[in-house]
Amino acid sequence: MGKYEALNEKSAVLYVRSRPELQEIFRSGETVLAREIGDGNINMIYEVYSQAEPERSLLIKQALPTIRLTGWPLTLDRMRIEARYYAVAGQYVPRLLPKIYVYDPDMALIVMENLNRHLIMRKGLIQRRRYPRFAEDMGHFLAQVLYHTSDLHLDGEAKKALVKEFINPELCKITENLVFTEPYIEHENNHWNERITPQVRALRADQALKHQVRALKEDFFSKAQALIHGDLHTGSVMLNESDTRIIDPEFAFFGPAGFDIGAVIGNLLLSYASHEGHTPDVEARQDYQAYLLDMVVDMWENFAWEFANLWAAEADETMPPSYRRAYLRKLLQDTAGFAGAKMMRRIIGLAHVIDLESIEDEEGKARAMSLGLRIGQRLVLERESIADARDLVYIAATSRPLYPFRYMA
Ligand code: SR1
Ligand code: MG
Repeated sequence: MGKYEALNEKSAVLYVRSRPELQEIFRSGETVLAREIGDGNINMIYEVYSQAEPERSLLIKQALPTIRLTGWPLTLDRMRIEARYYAVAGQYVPRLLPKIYVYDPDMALIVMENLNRHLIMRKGLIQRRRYPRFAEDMGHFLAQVLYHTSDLHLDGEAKKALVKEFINPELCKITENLVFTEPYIEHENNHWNERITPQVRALRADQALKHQVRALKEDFFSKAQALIHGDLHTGSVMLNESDTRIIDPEFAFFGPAGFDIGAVIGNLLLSYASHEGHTPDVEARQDYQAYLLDMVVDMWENFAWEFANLWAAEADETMPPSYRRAYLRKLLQDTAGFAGAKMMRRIIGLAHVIDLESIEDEEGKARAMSLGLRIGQRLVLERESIADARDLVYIAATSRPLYPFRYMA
């Protein structure tokens, strides 16, 4: 067993130089530099690059024993989970994941491809960029990983052996608390824009909403349906017009499949809401918002089509088409519920998103946050009425910001 040591910009270079697997990337004798570039909530990211040709580079992602954002202690085992998820998902969707050069369990780090021609999706959506590959790529990714790691494909023993490998209690606990508990109680971790306080109070008093959020939490605790990424927001997608990659699977475990699909959709809808503030020009705003809703529908339809085909090819007589259709309909309703819960936590709980926080106009920001909260609340409350993806986006399209409040105390 080697010794764990937190890297710095100097030791990151020495580390890369010491690994035989990385000798082909940098020439002996050339100057190699490193800089810490992480802007996520949890880990350290070092970009290591050739001084002469900075494009020739790689990334080191290292887990510290504490969370970057909060300083809370957190298991280093998260890097094992991340490496294992890349290995399992990589059997089905290698082109949608970054290349992994090294997993070092002693140092709790991964050395991987530097996706420097890609942008974090959240940032691209703020700029109203369009991603023609995304709906198809993400639908394919979700169908392949969720189907092949579920009991629909795996036999019971193989599935349970995998479930065991992905027991991830500390990271699940973060989600249990931050997504399903704290936003609905008084808690020191919560904060929100004070302009929307009346809406937050009304949300907290909504017993039907709390009932549904608790039901979603129960599923998160107990429904080991498939291997899920566990944190599949638009900060976990790096892409450009022709290529899509999924990153950061350290929250992975066997959970409800709708949690991953809902995370993607909830974050696309947070972007939808953010343009209430980012894009004052009505035509430009409506045009981009319609684009985002189409993206949600396309992604779900691509996912559902591929998932259904994978299943149809393997289904036995105990799984008639009516059962398979009912399964997908329930999955869409779970997806809507998780999407809504994920939206609300990013507005009133811990760890907000730049889509909303970066809005410069304070009134526009409050309207966007109010809209996001309203869409989230309705997705959770109305999910059982959803029969297809058009019903889901209809909820967003017919929601309006409640701010400025005319009818609330
Ligand atoms: C304290 S960690 C906050 C959040 O960052 C991650 O991206 C997860 O979403 C987690 O809830
Ligand atoms: Mg993450």
